[in-house]
Amino acid sequence: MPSTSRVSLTRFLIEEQRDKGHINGDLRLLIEVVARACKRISIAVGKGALGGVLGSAGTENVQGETQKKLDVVSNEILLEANEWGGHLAALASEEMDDPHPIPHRYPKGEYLLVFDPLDGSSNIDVNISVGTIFSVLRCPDGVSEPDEKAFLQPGTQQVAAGYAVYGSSTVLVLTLGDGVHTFTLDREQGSFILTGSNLQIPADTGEFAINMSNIRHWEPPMRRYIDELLAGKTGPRGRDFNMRWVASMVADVHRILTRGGIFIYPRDLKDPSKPGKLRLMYEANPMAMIVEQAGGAATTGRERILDIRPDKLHQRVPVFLGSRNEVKQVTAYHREADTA
Ligand code: P6P
Repeated sequence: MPSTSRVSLTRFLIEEQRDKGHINGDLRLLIEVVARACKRISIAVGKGALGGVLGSAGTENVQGETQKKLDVVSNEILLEANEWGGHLAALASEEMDDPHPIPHRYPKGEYLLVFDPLDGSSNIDVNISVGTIFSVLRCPDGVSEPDEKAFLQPGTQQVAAGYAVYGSSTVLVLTLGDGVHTFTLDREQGSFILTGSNLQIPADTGEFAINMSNIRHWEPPMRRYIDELLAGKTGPRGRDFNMRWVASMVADVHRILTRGGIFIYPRDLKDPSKPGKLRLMYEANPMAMIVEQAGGAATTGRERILDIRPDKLHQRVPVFLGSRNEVKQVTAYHREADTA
């Protein structure tokens, strides 16, 4: 592509602000700062064993999960990058129990940033794609010291959402509420370049993504749905399905955004106290906004993810997202089972 037609992330954001009025200066700065932090994370991830940051950090996060060194490094990169710019009122992360306040020496802004600094980090040591997921909310009016309560807003309140996938290339996927756009990192220039606009997820698909090892813990409607997919041509669906599971949500969602599919992490009865594995505020909500903006659907199997009124910063939800006709089908089975 001739260099004159290359649109950088900076130019895209300036045109969104100037020509469409979709964003203001603070949100433009926020997205640029997050993108720059993702560039630094991409470099750290890309060093692999040479960077001395593989393996466990020897600590646990609020989820009780062993933190990888790169989890901690990525979290620090995002905190340091966002503290001083004056665009945020506070930050929250999968890796921190409570929201992180903006130090008093810096000005505060109107936005809240919540993120999973390195999703899928269990894959780092085996060189499988990982990513950063982020969600942007407005700080409620009149809240000068945002605590957990300020973050507890339904996903429909997000003003922006995105992820960076650190794979064979580093791709930033972004929605500002007006379509989904992708930017590929030009490592030589250090810029994110627009490589995809207004992505659309096909309404139908032949590919599903789920961790089948949990099958014995699933609810009946979940079993019914997967059994039909596995029956393929011989069953009620009349066609065969393929399965993929990277066990890195960013990688699985990126494939679905690119070619369709349904991603499922259902409620399982393994631990009834946990309604699912994935976290609402910084995994399900941002991915649900992206998927819906690309014409897909995202539910818990029973309700639209973006409508959920959160009651905890780190709460978990079941996740069904992707090609809307499949999400509709499996959600219908759950609702049918609930009313039977
Ligand atoms: P399982 C990674 O730990 C993660 O949070 C998501 O990125 C991924 O989709 C899921 O968990 C994988 O879970 O149980 O298959 O290892």
